[in-house]
Amino acid sequence: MSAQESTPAAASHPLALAPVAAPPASVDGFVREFLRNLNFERGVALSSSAPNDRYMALAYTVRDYLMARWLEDQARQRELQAKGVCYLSAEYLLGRQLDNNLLAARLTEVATEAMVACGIDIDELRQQEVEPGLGNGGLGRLAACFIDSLATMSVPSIGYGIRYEYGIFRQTFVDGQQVEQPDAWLTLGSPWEFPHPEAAQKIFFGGHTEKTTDEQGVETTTWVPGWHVLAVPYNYMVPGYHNGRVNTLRLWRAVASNAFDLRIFNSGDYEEAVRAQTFAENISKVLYPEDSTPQGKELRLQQQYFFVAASIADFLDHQLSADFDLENLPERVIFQLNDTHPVIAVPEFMRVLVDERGMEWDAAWAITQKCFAYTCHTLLPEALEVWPVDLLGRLLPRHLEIIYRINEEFLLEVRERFGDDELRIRNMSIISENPRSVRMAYLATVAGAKVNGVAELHSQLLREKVLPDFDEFYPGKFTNVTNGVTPRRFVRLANPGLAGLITEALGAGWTVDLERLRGLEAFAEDPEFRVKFAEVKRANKRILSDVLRERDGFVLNEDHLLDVMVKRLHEYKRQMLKLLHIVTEYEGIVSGRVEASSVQPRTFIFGAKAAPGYAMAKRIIHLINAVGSVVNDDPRVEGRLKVLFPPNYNVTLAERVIPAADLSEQISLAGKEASGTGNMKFALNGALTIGTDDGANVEIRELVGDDNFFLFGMTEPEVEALWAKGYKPAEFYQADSGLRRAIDLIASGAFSDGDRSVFEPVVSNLLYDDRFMVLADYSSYIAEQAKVDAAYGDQDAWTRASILNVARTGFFSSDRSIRDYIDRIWHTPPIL
Ligand code: 26V
Repeated sequence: MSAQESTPAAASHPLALAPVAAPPASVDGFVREFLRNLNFERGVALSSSAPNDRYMALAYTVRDYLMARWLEDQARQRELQAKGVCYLSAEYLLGRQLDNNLLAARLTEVATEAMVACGIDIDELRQQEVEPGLGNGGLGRLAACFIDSLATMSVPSIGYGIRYEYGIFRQTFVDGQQVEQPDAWLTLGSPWEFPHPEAAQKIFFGGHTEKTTDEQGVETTTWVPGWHVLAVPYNYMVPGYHNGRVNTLRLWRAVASNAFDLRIFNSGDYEEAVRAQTFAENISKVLYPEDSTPQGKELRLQQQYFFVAASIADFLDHQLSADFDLENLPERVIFQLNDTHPVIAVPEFMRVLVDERGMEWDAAWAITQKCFAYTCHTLLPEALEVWPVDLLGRLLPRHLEIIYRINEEFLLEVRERFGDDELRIRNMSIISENPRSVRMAYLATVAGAKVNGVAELHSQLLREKVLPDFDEFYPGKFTNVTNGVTPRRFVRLANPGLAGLITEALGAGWTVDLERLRGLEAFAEDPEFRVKFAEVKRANKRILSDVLRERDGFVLNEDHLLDVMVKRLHEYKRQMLKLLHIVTEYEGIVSGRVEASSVQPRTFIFGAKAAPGYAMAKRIIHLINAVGSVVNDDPRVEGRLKVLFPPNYNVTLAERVIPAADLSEQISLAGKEASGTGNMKFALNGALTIGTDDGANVEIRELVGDDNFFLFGMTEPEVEALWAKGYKPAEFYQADSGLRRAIDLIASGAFSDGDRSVFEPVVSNLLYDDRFMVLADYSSYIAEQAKVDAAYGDQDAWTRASILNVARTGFFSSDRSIRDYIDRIWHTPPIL
């Protein structure tokens, strides 16, 4: 970073040397700061303040306590010039900030007491915060966990992303069907962000390229862009847990530049000028709510280029010392690509080095191949992003040329190694034909120093099935880093009861050293501890019950086994399989074959958003709600089965649902879920898992042991074998009477007022298409669910297994994931 500019006079002033000191962490001090913020920043008196004023003033106060450390850390990262991570992610699913920041800064108690002293209910203020939902699901939440761990572990790093004005849509149900509402999370203002319009970067698009050759015959290319926007950075504090560190998350907002407007304005067309402004600012307007099938939309590519171009320029302009020799970049930075969304950073980096900084192509390419690494988060072929060449060429003509050259030289190397094997060449080409498009995962693989999957099984399948030619061509490039979750948010904050119990048993260090949870194994054998542990679970159910009553008017029976499936709605995740289990139970009762009083009382909780354009997923949501309203109201069920589907599942709700769960549903078709991270959160909170041998479930089961995990379903090789043989779902339907009755009940219109047409597409999809083999795994799922019922009958044994789940899943801390990234990919030691 260039030295911070300040006038000599200012620099010598004593206050500039110690720019801010944290206010005193006493209750009185906190009250004073809070009232000062309320009066001077919000401009209101306590007596006339609204809850939002008080929330904002509280947030400002917390910020003030973190500020000195933040400024110090920014200065230190520039001074040290140590190697650091630039995490490039189009999504950060942060969740609420207030509690997290209070916890990190050790201010929870002081703030609570200070609010009491002011006659304020701090809980009411907590509820004011609208969570920044700047992500779709697992990938975005993973990025949020990672920046928490990076700060907590003092790794020099910065997160870069997009400040969407509208995050993931707010889901409502109308007649049981999903309706999307815009998530205007910024309406009341966000106290956590610091805009820096003066540090805006210009981001160019469109136009054409021109070649010039100088006297020495050296050809240079100039990009003559057609238009540009400004990228304005918004900084967010990322405090480490109890270590006094505060890292930065920098999210970019698109703003029309004056120059851009004026040109049109001068031509006399005011309306056109305003339209152009809107056009430019659309870039950071909304998060795309698709999370598996790329739509190939131009605006999405604009978003991607917009944020990576701004981030690279920001890093090169502001994080490097003025005399930095770019040849040394690999010792200074690693850009981690969170899936393919930021991969356009690769040709952008080449363009900057070659066209702007005058570096030779080969030297630039050698540096690039050391400065990037790529994480893949999927196995679904349809989720791998490709960009049509014509679209890319129109928006980023120079980048397309660069990609072509990268590909050309790469394919030459492939020919050298494997000869003129045209099939292989075609399969490995970064450019695919018909329609001509750029395979972003291939580009990332060729450019990246490392490529990693997100769980052992996923990484293995990535090498063997998705990118086998590349694995052969680049020995050692592929590696695994199993995902993790932050124990600060998902245990300590979400489950204070359990956290207290753990600290009582093991002392306080576990929050930053989660393997210490192992120490709980011994406590699993202690009857008194089991009683306390069970009480915590019960208390968590009561808390959830209050939340659901307040939020949705639901009644939750705390005596029920709480069976939870929360995740994006996707056919591969198989919410339909869960539903078939519920319908099977219900059908057993209403047909009279099963005595209602003999059924283990269960409440099924679903939480799931469907991509707005994903019709089948939306039909499944409708069906879950329809089954819920029939089952919940049928007196024959005697209240022993309940289906609750609170709308708008988000991080805030997850923090209440997960600690209360008894059973975690992780039932994807083997080989389809890259990792899962919800599965880890549930296990760490003492839920037992019913799951397939998929993603990180495999590692969870290995760790907790077969006795403490409900395994069912085909393995990935069995799935492959059944496909190879020719899978006919109707045969499974014919062969299993329970399955037949469940499907027939849905088909009969029992959940749609007798209208058989409503769910016909769901039924025929299962019977004749069933790409995710729901019917093939049905019988084994039902059998395993019977074991769950039986196991839950012995509460004490269940609690023991539950404690063992907590004790043995410390591996899934995102701190461990980050350590693996450091050891295997980044080589960025923590700083002192
Ligand atoms: C893909 C796309 C495709 C284009 C449209 C927008 C969009 C947005 C997100 C994605 C990524 C989908 C991949 C994803 O979220 N994968 C999940 O990543 C988790 C963290 O590694 C992992 O636990 C889940 O198993 C995996 O599904």
